[in-house]
Amino acid sequence: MFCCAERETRKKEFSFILLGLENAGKTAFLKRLMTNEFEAPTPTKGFSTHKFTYDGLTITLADTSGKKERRPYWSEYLHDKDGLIWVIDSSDENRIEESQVELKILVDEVVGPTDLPLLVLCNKSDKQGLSPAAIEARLGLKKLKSKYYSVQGCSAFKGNGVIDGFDWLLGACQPKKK
Ligand SMILES: Nc1nc2c(ncn2[C@@H]2O[C@H](COP(=O)(O)OP(=O)(O)OP(=O)(O)O)[C@@H](O)[C@H]2O)c(=O)[nH]1
Ligand SMILES: [Mg+2]
Repeated sequence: MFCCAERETRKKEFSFILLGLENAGKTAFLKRLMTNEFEAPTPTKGFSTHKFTYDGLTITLADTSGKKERRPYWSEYLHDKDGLIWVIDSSDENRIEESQVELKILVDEVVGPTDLPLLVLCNKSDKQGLSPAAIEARLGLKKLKSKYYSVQGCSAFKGNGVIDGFDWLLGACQPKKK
């Protein structure tokens, strides 16, 4: 519950970015969040932004290509973002290390020490794969310079975990109550 003054000054618009290796499910997550439906996506070309209303808030969500040749451009899209969403294909254990390397470069070298919230989505939980706890350990999240993160299992295909993860991110962007 917020008092009138708090309600009026609370931020109403948020801007986030979806990052992670190609095929992780970034676009599928975006579509599930916006429409509550699963639509088999085609690989994202470059970068696109999507604006929608969520829980009375205006959200701008940037979707990026996770292809290796596009990753050097990620840093250009981070400007003015309220938080990062890192998507993992939890059914693809062979690519966890590649994801760990890219996330470390992004957080430790590009973003740097910050309290910018980081939501790690362990997507494709409808398939057999690594648990969120195992992914947290394999990504070395506790050793990253940014300590403000949450790990969420989800399935863009089935829909579970999508809202829980996004609600954590929004909560992490709100001013903390004294
Ligand atoms: N089983 C299952 N498949 C999924 C899920 N999410 C995405 N997929 C599939 O995974 C593939 C990649 O999904 P995308 O959303 O295009 O992945 P992306 O991270 O946006 O990939 P790029 O745009 O190439 O960077 C597609 O074939 C999706 O249908 C999921 O939760 N479960
Ligand atoms: Mg995509």
